[in-house]
Amino acid sequence: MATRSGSAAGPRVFVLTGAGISAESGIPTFRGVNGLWNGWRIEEVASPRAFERDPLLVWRFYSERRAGARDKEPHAGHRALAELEAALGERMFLCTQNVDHLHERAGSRRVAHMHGRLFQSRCSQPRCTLEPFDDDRVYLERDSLPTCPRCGSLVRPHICWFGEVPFELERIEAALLACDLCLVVGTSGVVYPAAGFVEVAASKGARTVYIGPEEPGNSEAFDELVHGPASVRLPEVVAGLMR
Ligand code: BV8
Repeated sequence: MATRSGSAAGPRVFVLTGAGISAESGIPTFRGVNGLWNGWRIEEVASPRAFERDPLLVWRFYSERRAGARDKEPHAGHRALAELEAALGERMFLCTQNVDHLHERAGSRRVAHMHGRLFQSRCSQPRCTLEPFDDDRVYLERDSLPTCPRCGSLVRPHICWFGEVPFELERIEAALLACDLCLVVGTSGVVYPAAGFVEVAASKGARTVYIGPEEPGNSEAFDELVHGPASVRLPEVVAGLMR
């Protein structure tokens, strides 16, 4: 696969993954037939207002996802990205919209979780100094909802909800502007700003490639659409890059 002329050390590759890369590991996507959002209305569970209105409902939604994701294993697609990182080092930037830990379980060391992390929680008070912390517990009853040891406020999932600003956007933008290849895997391309990343990369002359079984909503922006599941197509694309 041709990429914009990287330097002798090889191309700079920006990778964005979405729920589709976790699908074959058994974690449901959002907008698929049995998608996560089915049965849960987005505004009921993934917004600050939802948490204010009904923190127990929101914690039940994320507790269900923690229990569902905890023991899932990565597949060959995740492992291919970990191998690419080992080969390219800091010339590869992996950004995920996913909040599961499959990239880390496959060996990826530097993962930008722009929408937060399912297995971390944080104080719900923006002014509180408590840092996000690892937390794989489930909270299913009102009297078991976690509170901040520092300020006493409710603890919330360390997740970027709709209407909130995603994490690490500066680092992400810098990597997008510098990449020779922008590889997007398994995302419907309807949630912004992630869905706009491909245009940023293309605006600087990077080659843009999408991998997935269906055309994404922003398919016009891609030079190439590689049709098929991530566990099959991603190792092929990475093998081509490593040659
Ligand atoms: C923001 C939380 C301001 C964690 C998520 C009107 C127009 C445009 C934008 C907006 C608008 N109104 C509001 C907005 C902004 C809003 C937005 O985009 N809304 C959309 C719905 C219209 N965005 C926001 O609010 C964002 N914040 O804008 O702040 C700002 C921005 C920049 C700078 C300053 C200020 C915050 C958005 C984050 C919301 N949180 N998740 C959680 O609970 O999980 S979003 C959630 O959906 C996921 O995290 C994911 O990121 C997102 C999209 O899901 P996908 O990953 O694409 O998954 P999906 O199910 O949709 O698709 C699966 C894909 O996989 C499919 O394409 C399928 O074909 C493919 N697939 C299936 N099987 C496989 C496969 N691919 C490969 N292999 C397979 N085997």
